[in-house]
Amino acid sequence: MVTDTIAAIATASTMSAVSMIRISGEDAIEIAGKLIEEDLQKAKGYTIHYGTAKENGAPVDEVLVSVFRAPKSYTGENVVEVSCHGGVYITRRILSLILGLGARMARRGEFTERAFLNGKMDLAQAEGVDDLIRAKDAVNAKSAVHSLKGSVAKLLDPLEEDLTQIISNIEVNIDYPEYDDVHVLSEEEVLPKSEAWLEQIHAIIETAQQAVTIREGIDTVILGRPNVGKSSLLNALLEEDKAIVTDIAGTTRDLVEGTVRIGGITLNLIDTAGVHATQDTIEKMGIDRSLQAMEKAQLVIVVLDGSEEMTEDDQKLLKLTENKERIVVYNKADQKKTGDVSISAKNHQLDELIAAIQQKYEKEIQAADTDTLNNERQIGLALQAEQAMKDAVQSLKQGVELDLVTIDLENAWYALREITGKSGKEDLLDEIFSRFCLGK
Ligand SMILES: Nc1nc2c(ncn2[C@@H]2O[C@H](COP(=O)(O)OP(=O)(O)OP(=O)(O)O)[C@@H](O)[C@H]2O)c(=O)[nH]1
Ligand SMILES: [Mg+2]
Repeated sequence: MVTDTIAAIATASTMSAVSMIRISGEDAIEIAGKLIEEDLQKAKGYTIHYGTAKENGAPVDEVLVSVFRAPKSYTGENVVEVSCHGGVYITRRILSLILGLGARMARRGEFTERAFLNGKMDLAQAEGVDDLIRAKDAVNAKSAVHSLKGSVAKLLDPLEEDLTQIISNIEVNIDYPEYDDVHVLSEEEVLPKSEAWLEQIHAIIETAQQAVTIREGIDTVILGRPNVGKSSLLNALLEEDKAIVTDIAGTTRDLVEGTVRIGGITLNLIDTAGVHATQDTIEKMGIDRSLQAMEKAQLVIVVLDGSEEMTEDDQKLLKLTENKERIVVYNKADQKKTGDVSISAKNHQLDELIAAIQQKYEKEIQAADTDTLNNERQIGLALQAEQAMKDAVQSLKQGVELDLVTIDLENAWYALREITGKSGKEDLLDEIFSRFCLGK
């Protein structure tokens, strides 16, 4: 495939020690050669050349030119990486020289797009590149690296293989009923195979969704009557004096938010106004917000004051949160240790709460550590594949003709392959016919 040659600054546009400009395409090496006035046409791949970038014979900067020859490069094309001194001005100047020598300014993501188009990586891997660049923490970075290494393809290959097998057998049976070599798949055989397949994709989706929960964080609301230590708990979890703490009941009026990563989980925390019966208008408004936040939360931490007897307000809150995912904690354990999950927010003693959270999300934490699908697009397509297979299974159970069932099976196949960016009807036919030497 002949493409034009593209170039872009690959490093951040700030002051730094070194910057890098990437060039990719047919003429990348020739252009770099002209830049440093050296003949690079014979330069081997994986070699570095020192030179001076010149403009009309006048030196602009000393540079290092790394040569990658197609197909052994990031994009699969000829690639040159020009490293220069890191000033914003110098880097842009060199880029403009390169553009002047015949390269075109690359669009966003065009290098990775070319890598995908040239078969250097599948779609899930390409997404991994983006996810890795955007990763804000170790867990996100880890999952991005997993997908970069092709873990999604590895995960789905066996499923695709099984499905192709099922479809090919049915197709061959329909088209060539007289063909003996092909094992005849009766409906009784297709059904269990399809059901087993369904179970597998279901497990993958479940793990992927659990992993997403962990990566994106659990929306957690800290709820309790006034003065039990909710804001103290938020501050202790965040290790920061974010919310105001006083011994006056009704200190917090608004929602106070913060994100923390503990024990392998991200919590998107909201501290709320103490909930109790009150005539104070402003306080009432705060309490309304507390209750709304509670409704939306994925997890509620109900804080009780363990040093005191339970009050009517406490009872009401326990009743109110009965059907939510929740953890009830007894605070002020430094004064008196009462319940199951005892903490002292004031003294930053939160071990029992952290253990309780980890226990609650044990499966999810584990899922975040396994190779799985990595984003909503991938999960969405997997759900489509699952639905198509569910339809197929239902049709099989109702004794619908096999050639009609194939339509659902094919839909499952397409959805599955789209996850890694493979698609096309011809592909399926190729797959089927490459398996069977029918001689027709
Ligand atoms: N002894 C002890 N006191 C605590 C502990 N946690 C909080 N307190 C005290 O309890 C009082 C209330 O704490 P806050 O964190 O403001 O309580 P809150 O639940 O946010 O109160 P409102 O915002 O009014 O609803 C403060 O005087 C804290 O110092 C604890 O673990 N032990
Ligand atoms: Mg408070």
